[in-house]
Amino acid sequence: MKTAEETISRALDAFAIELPSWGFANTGTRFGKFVQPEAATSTAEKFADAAEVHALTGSSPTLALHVLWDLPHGVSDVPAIQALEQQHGIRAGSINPNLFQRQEYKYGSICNPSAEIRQMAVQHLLDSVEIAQALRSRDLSLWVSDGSNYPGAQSIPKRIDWLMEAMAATHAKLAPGQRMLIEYKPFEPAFYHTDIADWGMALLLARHAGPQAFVLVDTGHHYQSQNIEQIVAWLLRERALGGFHFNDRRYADDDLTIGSIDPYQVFRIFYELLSDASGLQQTAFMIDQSHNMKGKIEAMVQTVCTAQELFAKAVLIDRERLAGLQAEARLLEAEECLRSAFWYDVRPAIRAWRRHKGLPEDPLAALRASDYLERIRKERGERNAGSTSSYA
Ligand code: AOS
Ligand code: ZN
Ligand code: ZN
Repeated sequence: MKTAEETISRALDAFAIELPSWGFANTGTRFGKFVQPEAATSTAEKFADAAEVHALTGSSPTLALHVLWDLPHGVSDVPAIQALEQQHGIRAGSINPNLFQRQEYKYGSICNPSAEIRQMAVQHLLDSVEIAQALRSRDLSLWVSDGSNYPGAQSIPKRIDWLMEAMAATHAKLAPGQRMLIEYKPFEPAFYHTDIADWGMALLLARHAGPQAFVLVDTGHHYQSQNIEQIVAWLLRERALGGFHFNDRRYADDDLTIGSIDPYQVFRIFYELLSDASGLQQTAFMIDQSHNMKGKIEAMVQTVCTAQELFAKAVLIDRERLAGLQAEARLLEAEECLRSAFWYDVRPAIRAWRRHKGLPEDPLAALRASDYLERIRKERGERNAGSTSSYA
C-alpha cells in the first residue's frame, strides 16, 4: 500500500498544466484595461514569465501561443519562437489561431456569409497548422467566436455547412500526430446564437472533421450549474476529449483563478478525468485565464499551485472502496468516501514533493522574496504605461 504522500508525489511528477501566453500581457474587459507595469510587452517576455512560473512550480513546461499576438508574421516567426524555447526551457504548447480580431470578421470568420472572408479565415487556420507543425506543437486549439445577435439575422443551417467545410479543410492539412481541438461556448461575443455553442456541436464537428479532431472543454463555457464532469465522462467514453481550459467562473466566462469559486467542481472534474485511462493520456490540461486585478505572474503561480492541490486530492480517492460502495448503493458512505479525499490536507505532501524536487516549498512566497517582479516592473513599466487600449 502506498502512502498518501507517495501517491501524491507520483501524481505530481506526471502532472503538467499549460500556461496561456495571453495571461501575461495586458488584457482587459471590454470596458477598458488597467495596465500593470509588470505585464509582458513581447512574446520574449511572455516566455520569460512562463519560465519563472515553471521554475517555481515545476508543473508548467509549455506555453500556449496565440498566432496573431505571438507570431504576427506567421511561420516566418517560428525561428524566433524556437530560440525562445531554447533560451527559457519552455516549449511552445497549443497554437491558437485568431478568428475574432480582424475587422473583416464582424459578421463571422469561417461562418461569414462572404465566401471571400470565409476563405481568409480558413487560410489562417491552414497557416496555423503549418506553424504548429514547424514548432512540433501537437495541438491546434480552435475557438470560433462566430454567431449572431438577433433571430433571423443569419442562416444557422448554412453556417453549419460552412463550419463543417472549414473544419474538414483544417483536418486535411494536419500531419500525423497533430490534433485539432474544437472549443465550444454558449454565448459571448454573440448573444442570440453561437455557431459552436455546446459540447454536442463540438463533438459532431470533430466527428465529421476526422479522427484527429477532439473537443476542448473550457470550464467557463457552460450555463450556470451545468454538470461539467458529466460532460467529461461522456467525452472520455467517446474518446473525444482532447483538452481542457481551466479557470473558474461565478457568472459566465469570467476566467477567474481555477478553484477560486468552486474548488469542489475542479476536484470532481479531475475525478472523472482519472476514471478513464485515456483521461490523462489524451487530455491536454491548459489554463485559460487573463488576470486584470491580480498580479499576472503571481496569479499564474497561485493557479498552478491550486491545480496541483486539487489534482493531488483527486488522486487520493479510494476508487476500489468507492466502486464497492456504489455497487451496494451505500449512498452516504460513497459520498463521504469522495468527500474525505477532497477534505484531506494535501499541502504537507506537496511541500515534501517540492523539497524533493528542489522547488521552493511556498512558490508564491518565493516569487515575492525574489527580485523578479521588481526587476521586470522596472524594465517594462515605461513600455506598459502607454498601452491602455482594450485587449492585447
Ligand atoms: C474564449 O472565450 C476562449 O476561452 C478561448 O479559448 C481563449 O480565451 C482565446 O483563444 C484566447 O484568446
Ligand atoms: Zn478557452
Ligand atoms: Zn473563454
